[in-house]
Amino acid sequence: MGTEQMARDQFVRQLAVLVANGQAREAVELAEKLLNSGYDVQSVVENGLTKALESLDVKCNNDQFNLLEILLAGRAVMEVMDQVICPHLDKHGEHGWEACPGRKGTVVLGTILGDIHDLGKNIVAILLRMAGYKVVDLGKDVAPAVFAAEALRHDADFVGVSNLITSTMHHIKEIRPALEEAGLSHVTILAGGAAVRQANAKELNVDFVADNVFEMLGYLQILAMEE
Ligand code: B12
Repeated sequence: MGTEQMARDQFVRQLAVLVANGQAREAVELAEKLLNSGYDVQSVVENGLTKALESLDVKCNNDQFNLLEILLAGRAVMEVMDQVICPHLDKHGEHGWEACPGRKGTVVLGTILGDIHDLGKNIVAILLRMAGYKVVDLGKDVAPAVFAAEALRHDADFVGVSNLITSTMHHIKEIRPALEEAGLSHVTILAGGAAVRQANAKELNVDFVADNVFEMLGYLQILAMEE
């Protein structure tokens, strides 16, 4: 590995630390610097932002739960997305991230009923928009019937469902019957989030379970090629 790459890897680890510490301004500056020096967006999101929040996992259990720390880290993630990642993706549309919402289809997106985690879903929404999809963001704590009603209203091609707590996972299975009842059996259901990572698509009654947002974009690309 070249020294330049090693230095950048070191910076991206530093970015993860800044985000985890909730140092939003410093994180924005460093993310900007990384992208300007040629570090790719996927690595900044995966190794800088997602890693940072995952590192907080240990602080989010029964004995130790520092809400403020987690919320500050969440804010830092959103600031890096809004101020650095999105403008960068917009500017470099020629790299396959065309900022042209709706060109590739409509995704109705939300976090499942009973679950209020939305940081991952927000990242998914932003990157989908940048990749050319129209995103209807229903927010969090969304009932299966609401996914179906909104998919009908917006003539959606996809439903994207996020789930981080296992106790609410069973609601995901209810989305397909709700869509079918609304005459939308052609709609593709995508699921993601820490709770569903270990599950397979069949047991969740969905079409695809993504480990991360980039895996989902890869799957959508394959679907588009098959059309
Ligand atoms: C931040 C956080 C919170 C924040 C949420 C802030 C917010 N606005 O989202 C706050 C403090 C509010 C919170 C609350 C709670 N939390 Co919490 N939280 C976390 C933490 C530390 C990070 C989650 C996160 O944001 N990750 C970073 C994002 C970027 O990753 P991500 O969501 O996985 O998303 C990526 C992919 O999964 C994927 N993806 C996500 N969604 C989707 C959707 C689609 C369609 C696709 C294709 C892809 C995709 O793309 C993203 C980018 O690649 C996790 C620990 C962990 N390791 O996950 C615990 C965790 C999820 N929380 C947990 C718990 C228990 C709770 C509480 C119940 C705690 C409590 N006792 O009150 C409450 C939830 C109440 C409720 N009803 O929902 C547990 C869940 C355990 C379980 N298996 O059920 C975890 C795993 C912590 C733990 N180890 O115990 N939490």
